[in-house]
Amino acid sequence: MTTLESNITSVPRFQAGDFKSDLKPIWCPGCGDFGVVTAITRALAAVGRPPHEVAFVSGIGCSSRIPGYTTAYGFNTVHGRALPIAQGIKLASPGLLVLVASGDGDAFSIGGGHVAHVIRRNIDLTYIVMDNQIYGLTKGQLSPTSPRGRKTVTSNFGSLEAPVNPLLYVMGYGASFVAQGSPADMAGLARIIEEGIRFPGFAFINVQSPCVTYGLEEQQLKAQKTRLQTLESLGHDPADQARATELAREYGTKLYTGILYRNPKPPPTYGEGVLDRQQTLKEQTVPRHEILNRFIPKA
Ligand SMILES: Cc1ncc(C[n+]2csc(CCOP(=O)(O)OP(=O)(O)O)c2C)c(N)n1
Ligand code: SF4
Ligand SMILES: [Mg+2]
Repeated sequence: MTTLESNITSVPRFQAGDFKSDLKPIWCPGCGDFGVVTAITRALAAVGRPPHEVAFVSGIGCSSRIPGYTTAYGFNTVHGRALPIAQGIKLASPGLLVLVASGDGDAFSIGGGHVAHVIRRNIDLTYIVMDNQIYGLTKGQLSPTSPRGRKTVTSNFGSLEAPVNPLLYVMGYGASFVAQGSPADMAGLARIIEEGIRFPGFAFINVQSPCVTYGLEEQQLKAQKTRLQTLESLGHDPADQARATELAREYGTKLYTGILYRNPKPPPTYGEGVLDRQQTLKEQTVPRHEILNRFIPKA
């Protein structure tokens, strides 16, 4: 029987369009980041928190323009510093849903040192990295995820460096939610982002978002569509950490999408730890004069 109440609850409160701002993106036509912002707004609509309860933080890069194209609170910060600022926001306002956007350079070059610390603190953020394997904004230099041998304006004869593997990087530090998506599979990407947002703790999502201007041919959406393999179709169990690590090693050769690892028993978040500590301190309240006495040297 359909009741009025069930009718009301079945109507989605928000549409993806409610999370899209009036600002017109200035990305190159065809840039993969267009698809990423669409997937993010769909995921936010599915989660159903209103835009004023969402904060979206980014660093600097083409990809870091994303917060401005949403109706969430936005902070386009400093190159490589999106994570520390997002952590501060989450700790100051735990009720906010905090998303973070970076490029591969923002996340794993200048900002690489912050990744370990947000993971070990397990701060409840959703970190979306648009991995185009190039510095897009600054016109096509090598990035930390550029493949060995890649020729760019700064590597005329080809890169001599092995790329960072973002999936292994975060798994190495113990991330509890690790996924990869692509705008070549929009519905899949929106679902992954939604799951990342719903995950209680730090969630990392690597997005194979191609740069149409400086990116390689094999990264473009058309080529990705022929290579893409969903982890679901492989029968992968996201709780299987050992298998997830094996699959993560294939970054750069295979293009897996879906949830690679989801810790079935995630550790407490930093926010939960703070609440616990506050409770303990409340229970152990020591009278003020006793604390002062501890610091007064005995005659
Ligand atoms: C401290 C600092 N160093 C360097 C820069 C120059 N810079 C701006 S964006 C960027 C890299 C952009 O690449 P990525 O993070 O991969 O983002 P994309 O543009 O590819 O999305 C660099 C080196 C800067 N803005 N600030
Ligand atoms: S330079 Fe590349 S990453 Fe930047 S907007 Fe253009 S296509 Fe996108
Ligand atoms: Mg990049």
